[in-house]
Amino acid sequence: MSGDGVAIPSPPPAASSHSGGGRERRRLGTLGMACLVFLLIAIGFSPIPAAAVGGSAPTGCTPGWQKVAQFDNSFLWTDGGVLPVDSAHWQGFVRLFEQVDADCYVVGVSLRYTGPLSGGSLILTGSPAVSFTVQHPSPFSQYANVGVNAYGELASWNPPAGGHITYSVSTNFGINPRGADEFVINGLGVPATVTNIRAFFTLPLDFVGKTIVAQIHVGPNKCLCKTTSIGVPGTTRPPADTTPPARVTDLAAASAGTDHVLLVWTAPGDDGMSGQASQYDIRYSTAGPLTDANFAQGTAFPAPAPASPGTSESLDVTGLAASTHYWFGLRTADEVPNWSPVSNSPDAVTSAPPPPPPPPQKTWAVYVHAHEDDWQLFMSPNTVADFQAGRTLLFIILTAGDGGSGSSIWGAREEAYIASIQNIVGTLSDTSQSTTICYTTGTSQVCHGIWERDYGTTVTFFMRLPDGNSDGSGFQSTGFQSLPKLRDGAIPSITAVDGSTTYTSWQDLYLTVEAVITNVAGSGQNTVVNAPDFDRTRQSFEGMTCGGCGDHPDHLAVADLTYTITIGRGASWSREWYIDYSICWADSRYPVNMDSAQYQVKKNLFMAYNDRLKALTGIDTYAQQPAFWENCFQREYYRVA
Ligand SMILES: [Ca+2]
Repeated sequence: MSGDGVAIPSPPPAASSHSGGGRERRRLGTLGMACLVFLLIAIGFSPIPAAAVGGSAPTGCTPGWQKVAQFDNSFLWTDGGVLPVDSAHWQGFVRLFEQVDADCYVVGVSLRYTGPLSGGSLILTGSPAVSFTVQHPSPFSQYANVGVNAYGELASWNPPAGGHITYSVSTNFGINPRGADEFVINGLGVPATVTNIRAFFTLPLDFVGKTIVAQIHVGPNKCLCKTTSIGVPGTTRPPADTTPPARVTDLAAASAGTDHVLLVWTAPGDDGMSGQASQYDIRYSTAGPLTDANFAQGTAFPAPAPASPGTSESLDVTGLAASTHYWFGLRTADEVPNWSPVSNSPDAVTSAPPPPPPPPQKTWAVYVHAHEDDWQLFMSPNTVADFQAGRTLLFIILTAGDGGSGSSIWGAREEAYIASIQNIVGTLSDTSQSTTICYTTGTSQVCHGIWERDYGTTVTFFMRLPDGNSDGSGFQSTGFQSLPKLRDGAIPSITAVDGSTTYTSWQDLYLTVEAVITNVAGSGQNTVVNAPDFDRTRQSFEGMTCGGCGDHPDHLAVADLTYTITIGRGASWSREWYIDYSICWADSRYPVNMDSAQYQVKKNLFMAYNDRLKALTGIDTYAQQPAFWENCFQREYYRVA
């Protein structure tokens, strides 16, 4: 067959592969001949993973080569009797192999001429040249065009290139500028049977998704013989993303609070302003603007995922310090991640902290009564409960409780009173002074000095007015002055037993008491004024041994006075009104209502007073009528009005 001008190329460096060197371009001579074309019969496919067909990244493949298509492409060609008779009888297969990676992406394509088991066979008569090539997009029809559509590099083959006894093999490399190759078996004019023929072509990954044509021909132009169109399935790995999101240039601090700053900006995209980016890195600093150079030193703040490009984004950066200058910056990444440059770096100063809340206002409980031992008997255990609830106790004791007996008694009773206070608050600081209390009437200011005693947090005003006696007539030693007499206009004035001040009218007295409460405890409704009940019916004694007598006249005068400055004058103070001696007379309207703990609290308060008074004066008040006092200890009755 050497007469047909076939050039034998230089052999490749090894039978299994070749490098770019040593390729030769070769053309067979032109011969016009008919050929027999056999129908293509697909005889088998290996399934391609369905996920590999789509555009998204498939997963879950075993990396390696797999056969994805196989066709029997046997044919018999004879030149039709022109002597010398040439013929070629190919019995073989063409197979498509693909190499996939673990993600099922196609990373290699190989077209293989081979046999069903170990290579194809070719029976040659005469001197035909049988050529194996890969064509795209169409098979060639003129041998002169064999290289026009040829692709693929001959990667391995058998028999080896060169002369054999009855035939020769040519490996023609670089038959076009793309470097496509051709595998040719040449008849040498004697009958030849060539077996175990293999010609493996490596194809560009570009062909994934396209159709290639395996073409065997006898040339030149004797027979186009066999063309097999083969679709190349699968997906190649998308090109790597190296484009970062666009740099944000409109980051702004929209508002600042004490501990937060609201940032706004426009979302960039995955690639510049296109596609959706994957994450933000938002940071702040107190050292100055954030740049690419110092961004890593900023404090990161968690940010949501980017929205679609062009969307207005906002983020409230919280947990900041007050009155502090902050700079902010952000950068954006795609999924790779490719990071954008750091944005512009706006700044903001957080607001000053709010002023500390004012200390909780003292809530006062005011207890107004006539004598040093009244609140223990009638207004407890409410006094103790108020103290335990955090209220501050203000006591106003209007009379000296002197009983006409002078300072030896009333002085001792004030000390005994303090024993009850100690019973509530423990042993604490004890200070006393005359406090001037003033009120304004018309255009004039009226003032009185009143003895104030502060024990612990408790405040007591001892007004030391003359004891009015059990019938309100007063005592000779104090000029028969009494509160009820002053109230009723029976006396023009009343003077404290210590001579400290004189009240020139009932109004002068009640306005002074009003001023004490207002000065010390304020005028708000959180202050509760506790006083004996002004209701005569509630305070009367029903069917008692005293025969329908009423409460102590001093008590009722204090009740009237307190009524005047509260309900009577429309004060804001809350009010609670207490039943006095009726509870000690065991009036049927006021049954026992203290439990054992309350009883004990109440008794302890009074007995502290009693025992101190006994120590100072020898008077044992409790011992004089225990049952009477026990009745008191078992009851406390008051109402809100
Ligand atoms: Ca990108």
